[in-house]
Amino acid sequence: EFVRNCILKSRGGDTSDEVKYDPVNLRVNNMDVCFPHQLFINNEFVDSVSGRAYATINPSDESVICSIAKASKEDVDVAVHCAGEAFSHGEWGKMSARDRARLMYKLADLMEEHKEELATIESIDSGAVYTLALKTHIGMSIDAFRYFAGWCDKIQGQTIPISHARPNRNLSYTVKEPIGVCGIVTPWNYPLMMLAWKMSACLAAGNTVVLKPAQVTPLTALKFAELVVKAGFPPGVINILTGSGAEIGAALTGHPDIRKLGFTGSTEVGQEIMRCCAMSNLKKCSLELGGKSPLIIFADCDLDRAVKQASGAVFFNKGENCIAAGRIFVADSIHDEFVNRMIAEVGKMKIGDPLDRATAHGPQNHKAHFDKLLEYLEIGEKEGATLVYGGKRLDRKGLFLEPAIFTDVTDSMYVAQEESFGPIMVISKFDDMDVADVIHRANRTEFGLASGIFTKDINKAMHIADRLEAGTVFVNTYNKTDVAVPFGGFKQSGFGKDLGEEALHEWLKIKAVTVEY
Ligand code: TAP
Repeated sequence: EFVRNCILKSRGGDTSDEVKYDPVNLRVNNMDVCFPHQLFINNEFVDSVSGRAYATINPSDESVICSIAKASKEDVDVAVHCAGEAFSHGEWGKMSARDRARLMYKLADLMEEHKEELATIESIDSGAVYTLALKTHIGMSIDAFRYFAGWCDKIQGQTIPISHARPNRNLSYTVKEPIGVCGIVTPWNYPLMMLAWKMSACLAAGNTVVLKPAQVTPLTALKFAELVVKAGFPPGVINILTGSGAEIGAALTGHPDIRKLGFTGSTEVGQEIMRCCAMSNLKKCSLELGGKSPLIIFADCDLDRAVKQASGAVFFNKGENCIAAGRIFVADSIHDEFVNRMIAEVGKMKIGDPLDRATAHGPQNHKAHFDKLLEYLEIGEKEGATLVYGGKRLDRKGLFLEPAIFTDVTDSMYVAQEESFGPIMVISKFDDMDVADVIHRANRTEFGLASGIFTKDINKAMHIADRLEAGTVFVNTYNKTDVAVPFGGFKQSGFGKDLGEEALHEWLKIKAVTVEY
């Protein structure tokens, strides 16, 4: 009966039955929204074994949105056990790849049906501007599920000719298998999108999963969990535990029954995770970590376009963007004009209520992050960078920071080396005639997530693209990510790709079978 229902639902059958949970109901953004506030284990919403809870805060006014269950280590054990049962004995492991795809497509359709509600929830929890949340945070999450659903029935191995053991013959072939129970730990900047990028590839590969969202932005992950049940996923395939990284993140990382850990977050925590993966059971890990991406603007660029794109490269999603251009190198000869135009461009950004459709720049994600940004600005000024625009806290409720622009930044300064993860543009000059030097300066960082070049000389752009040490190079554009294109860093920005066909391999293991006949 259960199997029939799963298949029925995944094929667009009866999805009207409401998922049972204790809802948080809000009237916000001119709509009624509701979402769970408990842990999601084995398709049920439950309190933590410990009974603990914490408050999640709206950064627009620092009010409490609701109370969220705070998982404990015992909850991790239960969720991992359920994910293990679902993988080894449940319907999920027996289902054909095509039926698995149907469930994922169904889930994507439900996310689309609920996209306004999801975007509203994302906006109040993370401060994301609603219009951006609709298009990017939620829109790209839906795209990711559809893209990877399409891969489910295209995961195939090879037949490999080998030396025969004469007079017999031999054949080797490979099979790509799911890894088993996987853990995922995500950050707060794109709460649903980070979940979706990783989980869609993980599920397409046939794994089951326990995910921990960032403590400060748990809401869209829980709303997503409601849709998981509606879509007809069998119990235990997807489990979501809200709670602290040091506790729950670490318990997942160290768990002996988890065989793969996908992480997006800071380099510091990434190092700890890799250590813990090694010491527990040598589990596989992929790490999408910090960045300080260089953007090089040559004098022969289309300056109007470069100014607009560079503004987006830094201020998109309030600067809380892992591929944000952390350093902008501007050619000497156009530097002053670039800075003046940039000040005018940034001056046009409307700062305010993220739910207001005219707003371009909302509040920073949470208080601890906001305080770090103020400190970052202070360090920049102290070490001699010139703050030519913004950088002040707005005189209103909420965590609002004016976008800031630093000039006269030299390579050894803290602001030239460290990621701010906020709306702070860091501009340095370079000699347009010395391309080798600017490449050297752009690469002189331990990070290697993204990079960008603006020039009309495509020959120059191609040569520089070859030499930039970054997982992504944008030429005459920026922030142009797509679910079909692999995404992930070099050096201390981590390893293991999200998105694109490459991402699938992060969640698969390859078995070689050799036959003699
Ligand atoms: P982190 O502090 O690293 O937190 C990321 C996640 O890890 C959170 O869920 C956190 O839990 C958890 N965590 C903390 N300590 C842990 C531990 N010991 N073991 C396991 N999990 C642990 O990063 P953040 O502040 O959320 O995000 C900002 C950083 O992420 C930036 O450096 C940014 O560049 C990077 N980032 C990178 C990318 C990509 S794609 N490369 C994308 C987004 C962000 P809590 O919720 O309790 O903190």
